[in-house]
Amino acid sequence: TLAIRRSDYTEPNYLVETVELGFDLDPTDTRVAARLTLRHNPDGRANDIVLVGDDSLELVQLRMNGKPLSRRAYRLADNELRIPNAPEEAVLEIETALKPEANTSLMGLYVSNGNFFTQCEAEGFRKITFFPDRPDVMAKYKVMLRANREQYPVLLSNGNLIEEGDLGDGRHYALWEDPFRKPSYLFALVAGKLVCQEERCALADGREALLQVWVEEGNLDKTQHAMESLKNSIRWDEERFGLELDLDRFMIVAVGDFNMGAMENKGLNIFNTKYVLANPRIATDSDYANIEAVVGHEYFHNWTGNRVTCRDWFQLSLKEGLTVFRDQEFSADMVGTDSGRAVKRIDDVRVLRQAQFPEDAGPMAHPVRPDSYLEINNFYTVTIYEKGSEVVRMYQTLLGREGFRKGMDLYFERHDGQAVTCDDFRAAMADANGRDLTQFERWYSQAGTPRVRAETRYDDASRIYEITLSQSCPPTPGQKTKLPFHIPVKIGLLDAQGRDLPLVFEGDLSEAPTTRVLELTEASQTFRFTGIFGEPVPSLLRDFSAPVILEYDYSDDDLAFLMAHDSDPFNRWEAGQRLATRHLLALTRAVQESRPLEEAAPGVATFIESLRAILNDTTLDAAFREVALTLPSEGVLAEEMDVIDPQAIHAARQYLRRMLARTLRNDLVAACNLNATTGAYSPDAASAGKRGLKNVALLYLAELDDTDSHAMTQAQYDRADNMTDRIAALMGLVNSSAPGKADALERFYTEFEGEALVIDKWFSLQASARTTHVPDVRRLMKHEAFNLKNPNRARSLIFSFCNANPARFHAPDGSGYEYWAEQVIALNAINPQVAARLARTMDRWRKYDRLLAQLMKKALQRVAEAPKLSKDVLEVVTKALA
Ligand code: B3K
Ligand code: ZN
Repeated sequence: TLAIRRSDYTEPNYLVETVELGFDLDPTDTRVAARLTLRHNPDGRANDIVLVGDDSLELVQLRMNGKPLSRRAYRLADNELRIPNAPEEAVLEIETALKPEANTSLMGLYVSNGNFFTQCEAEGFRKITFFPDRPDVMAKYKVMLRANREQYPVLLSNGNLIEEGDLGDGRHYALWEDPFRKPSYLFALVAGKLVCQEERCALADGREALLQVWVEEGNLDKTQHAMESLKNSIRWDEERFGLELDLDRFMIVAVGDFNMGAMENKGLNIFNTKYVLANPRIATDSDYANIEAVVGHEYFHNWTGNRVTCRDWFQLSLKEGLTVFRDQEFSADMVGTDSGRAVKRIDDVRVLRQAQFPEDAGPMAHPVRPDSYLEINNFYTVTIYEKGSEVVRMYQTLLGREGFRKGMDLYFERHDGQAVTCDDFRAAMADANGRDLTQFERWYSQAGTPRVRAETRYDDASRIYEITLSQSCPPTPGQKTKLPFHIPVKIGLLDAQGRDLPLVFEGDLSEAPTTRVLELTEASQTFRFTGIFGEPVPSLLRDFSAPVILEYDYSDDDLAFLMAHDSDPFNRWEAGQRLATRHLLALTRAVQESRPLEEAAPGVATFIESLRAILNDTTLDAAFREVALTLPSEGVLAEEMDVIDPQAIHAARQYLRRMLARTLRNDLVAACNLNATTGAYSPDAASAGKRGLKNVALLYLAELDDTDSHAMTQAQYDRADNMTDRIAALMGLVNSSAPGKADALERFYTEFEGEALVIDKWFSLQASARTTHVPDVRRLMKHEAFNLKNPNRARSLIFSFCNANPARFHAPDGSGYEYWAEQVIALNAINPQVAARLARTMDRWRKYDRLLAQLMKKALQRVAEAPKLSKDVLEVVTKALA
């Protein structure tokens, strides 16, 4: 298999002006009649029409300009249909036959619970018809859907409904037209037995739009939050970016079998049920927040992705990084308060560190704009999405909110209706602000997480404080050496009372803000501040102003001081995380060397006192106190070690959790009582924050595993009137030796048997429990409710165990790895995309100690040698083994 390279990009030979699609929908034999009008592209090279079609397609008929094409007039090989020497203008009529029911890849047209759905991004349209299936070919679509009326009463596609009617014979039709040109990856159809909640929504320009949320019957009581989120998204994009909904109708459809979160098809967003369905009985606070974020994300794509799309798939972050940035800002604005914004920022950075930093340091490391790929679906990564969003955020940090908005305006002014590149976006930002952003390009071309090292020097005599920042970036696959990045480093200086000092640059007395963005562009640079009376404590990389690892030799006292005083809430949290990491790594070493843990981390008692102060500080939001009390995850700690020892990390972290619970016991009990929410459940940030703090406290207490904590947890489980409290209590019980735990698990199952999303939680909670070992997971796979073909279910059990239960997954006998290999191989035959995601679990195998690494390598080799490996899995395992 050959890699696709960014440098090989050429313009399409032909452009498609219009697409008419006629579907005769049938689960075992669907017919698609496509009529394409094509025109030779003046910038294209040959007069060959090049269409792509998947192996699964059966070509029934092919006509050009009204006449059937003879078998000699075209070539069909290797998924390519080529018509050489075609006329300047051509009308192609293509009939294909499909078997949607047999399509377990969930790409192209497939069946889920008896209904039809499509997923075309990135390259699923080629499973529907032969087409120049690339994002720089944008056309206008008209879609005729025909199906049995009783089985498929609802027929949906992109854009506006033009006509519907009866066909006799129990069949009916609907004709849809999308007024906007779009790439094929944004095509969608849905057909089946669905019902909707709908509302009319007034738009800023006075128009009205029809909003619909489509679900299976029986789920209509779970659509309200998605609808509210959609309305909020529409309003937010109008206000923040002046971007309006451009259609008269906007639909969201929920489907239970879906490879990822959701898909931004023009006017017809298709969502994983997980990101639509919610009510207090089945959804947690974080489910509510995720639904808001994903509804926002897909809606925002309508401008950043659909109106302006990507020239080629290497530019994926152009739409994804930008749209993640927009959804993060949207969620932050929805919370409203400053500290609420900070908690959202902290959550986002946690994801980045937990998932993206390891990716950037592993065998799949790639730049935000990759140079090559084997399978594009493997590049819907945390680097493209989350690091991509950080890159967009840095524009805003460098240019200011207004400057960023100017750049966005210019971007749309220049490129509306076009398929463009990351360079075009950067040029719009630069030109709208008269800035040179040439060096900023390196964020797109160089992989790896940069390290920024800070050194400070205070001179008593001259009252000058000096900060020297030096940057470096480790090598990544194919990129040995790196050039300096353009890094915005936001800083503040705290005086002895913890107040922010005015920051006056040497030789520039014109301004004295208390937070400044230092622009680091060289390998090393020194910044001097004058008028500093007494050595300050620096608050570096405020608000996490760049996706880097910041190193500075803070003393424990400095960190405790920042924890107590920093006006930047992000760094206040960060100081606590640095301290926790320090102690946890010391404890981990002690575990490894079988030294007594009591003496291993001398500062830990002081650290716990700092946490006590935060826990009891009611001037702080509950949500902030919750994140401050949460220790760095085992995954984040693993990245801090040269050689990862999952058992030792787990033991150390558990030790600290128990110690914290013992020391703060009364405060934790008080926090549980003080933050009990009363009245009807509401997912708003303040209530969710209270529940979050209460449940963090409860789960610390549960670590004590004594009769008191059992009783408390059991009581919360029995009394819970919402899923957040219920699942937290169940987690406490399952991870303890509470007598009621088996009973609670069973009751939970019986109570929620009919709610697929809750049964996912039930599997996932057990998969990540400390008491769950490989044989337990194998036993759960035999449960009647387990189904490998359903991605949510597979993720809830298999992925949760392999990725969220490191101490058990990395069993010293390698049984977890054998299990992993079996599942990757089984999934490969069903759904390559899901299989390849699971395959990524082994990315960091070289970082584990020799015995584990050998066993991991063996498991990887076993997968690599399996027959009929998809490109998806092949790419992941060969890169891991390379
Ligand atoms: N654009 C889709 C992702 C498609 C993934 C294809 N493997 C969802 C999103 O980012 O909004
Ligand atoms: Zn997206």
